[in-house]
Amino acid sequence: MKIYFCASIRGGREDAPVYEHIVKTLGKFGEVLTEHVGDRHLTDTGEGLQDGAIHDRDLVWLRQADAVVAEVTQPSLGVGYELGHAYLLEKKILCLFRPSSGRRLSAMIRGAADGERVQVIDYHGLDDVNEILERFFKMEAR
Ligand code: 6IA
Repeated sequence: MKIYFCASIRGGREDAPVYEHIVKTLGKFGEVLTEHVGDRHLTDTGEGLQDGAIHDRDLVWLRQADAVVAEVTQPSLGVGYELGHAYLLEKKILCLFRPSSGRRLSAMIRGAADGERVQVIDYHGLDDVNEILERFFKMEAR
């Protein structure tokens, strides 16, 4: 199972510890192609590659993925772009959102959910993540 994990980078890294936890948990279910997104030491200024190379490499990985998991609490143009691609590529998608942030998720993300191929799950904290992922990947295996 190849998993493409999306989360904010230039949109803001305040939730990086959350991303790190999700990436670690995702490792139980498959190979995470985008582990660096969960690296709490990744800053929004650099990984070393040019933007064009990042874009092209990420889309290659996205095409290879069996499932896409996104943490969408922190709004990010890049994550929205990736989710749009994943949707059109008919990938299985799970979006995780924390309502306790006080934000409201974009209607274009919440409105894409169909409860099957595209799921948007509100969660409260890191303790919920494992169970949500277990349920998602059990469905994915069917
Ligand atoms: O607009 P954002 O930067 O918040 O978009 C974040 C999303 O775009 C993530 O889910 C990533 O998959 C992808 N992405 C954005 N920047 C990078 C990156 N290095 N490396 C890999 N994926 C990326 C950027 C480092 C730095 C130059 C900012």
